[in-house]
Amino acid sequence: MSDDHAAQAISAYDHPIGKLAPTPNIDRIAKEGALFSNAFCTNSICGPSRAVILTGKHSHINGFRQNGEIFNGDQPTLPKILQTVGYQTAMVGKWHLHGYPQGFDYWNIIEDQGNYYNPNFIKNGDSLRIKGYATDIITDEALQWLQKERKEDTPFFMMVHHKAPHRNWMPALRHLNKYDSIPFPLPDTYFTSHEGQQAAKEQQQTIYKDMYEGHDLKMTVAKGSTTLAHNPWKTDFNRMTAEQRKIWDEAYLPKNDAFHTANLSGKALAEWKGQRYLQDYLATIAAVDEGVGKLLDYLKETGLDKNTIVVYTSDQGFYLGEKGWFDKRFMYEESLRMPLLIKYPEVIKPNTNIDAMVQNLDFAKTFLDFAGAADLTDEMQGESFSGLLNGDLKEEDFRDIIYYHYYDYPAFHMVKKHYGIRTKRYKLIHFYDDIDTWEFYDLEKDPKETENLIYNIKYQKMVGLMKTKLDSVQTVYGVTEKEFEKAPTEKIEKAYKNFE
Ligand code: SGN
Ligand code: CA
Repeated sequence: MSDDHAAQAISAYDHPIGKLAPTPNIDRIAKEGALFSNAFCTNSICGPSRAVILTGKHSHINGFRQNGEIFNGDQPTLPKILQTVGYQTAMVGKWHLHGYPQGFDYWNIIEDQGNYYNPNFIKNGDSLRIKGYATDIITDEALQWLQKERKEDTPFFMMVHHKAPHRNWMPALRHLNKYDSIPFPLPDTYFTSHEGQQAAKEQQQTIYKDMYEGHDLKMTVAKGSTTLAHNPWKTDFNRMTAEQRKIWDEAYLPKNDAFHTANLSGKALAEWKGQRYLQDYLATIAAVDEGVGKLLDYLKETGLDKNTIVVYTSDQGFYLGEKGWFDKRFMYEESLRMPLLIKYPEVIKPNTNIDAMVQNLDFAKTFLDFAGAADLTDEMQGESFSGLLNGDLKEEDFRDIIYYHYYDYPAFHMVKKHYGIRTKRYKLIHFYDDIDTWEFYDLEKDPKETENLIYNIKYQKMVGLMKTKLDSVQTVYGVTEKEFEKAPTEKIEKAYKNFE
């Protein structure tokens, strides 16, 4: 799993951006197995998505609704159940659930959000700074475990969780200039004004308004200078060694100088920022893809590939300039959709495409099903999609509706609390807290969700039907009044100022 990896940035998904920044190793998983085009998260934010994956339960049931909370590790989880049926378990990389992992025979996690360069890891409670590039360290750690700790005669389960391509998108030294000469297509919604979408108007995750010019875009104060422009956290760059920083500066100086010479403003400046963002974001993925390749090669060399299930996903989707944005959080398509590629040669035919609506909520149940432990998953809320993979189940016999609920407000990027449902064709969202607005989309006619049809006369019957469906889905999943609590007004006002 990676952190914030948009499906648009994986070449197997055939998106205009991903095609220009190929991910041949990740794509191998789809070529040898299955690609899911409609995999969705239940709550598009890091910690909560990870908690859903571990427990197979919605946020309001597993108790981890927003980043910064502490995951109750005493509850039953995927790795714990696997241990009881004889699996050796390991967890390497980003955890972000605070508290220490439970259910793993071995774990070595990145501290908090982690840093790209010389990050701190926590192993058995001890924090240690490891020199190097986070993605490479995580790949090496995973390989080491497979080579040295894995027991030959025991089935194993390993979670390899990259920090990349999370903000602030710092590529490996070998990739600093990888995409400098590639013009990426900016989405046609890049300059939208979000008509009929109040929550979207009030967010703070617009590339050309909210990105920090130094920290995020690696822009410098003046021509000839390597001093970064606005760089409020500092830690990401301060952690670099002098040697690393020198290579970095040499790579960025000419392109930053060219920017100063061009003297851009207005729309051209906003477009330049979009390009710089995409170049860096995609360059951090290059190391992830190489790491995936190394793991796949190892499995192949050892013959483990024959009966090992390999899954590639991300904790949620991400905006690559759609609606003008970066980050995630919204129930709109780009952040709701997770990339999901799975190979399992004994069961899945090569080049399988799955359109059914699966969710991270289903992962635990599905993997436990494959591990012969389906009888231990009764409490989970997901559905096993193993039948979609082995051909036993048709898309129309799988779920036809998904539930989503986002709580992290007021917080970074100021995305209002909201919940909703999506069917294959329609989406209904209710934004609440300091607003009370409904949105409705016909995804077949408007896949980019530009027109909120909630008051459109032609759709009133369908809106009513979707509202009824929403009520019943909430009842099925045990959503109670408690989930709609509002934040104090002063807290919201303060946050708007803080995050500016
Ligand atoms: C950090 C980022 C935010 C991001 C959150 C959550 N800011 O706070 O942009 O939304 O993490 O990300 S940063 O300047 O510190 O990078 S999550 O993936 O962990 O949910
Ligand atoms: Ca994330």
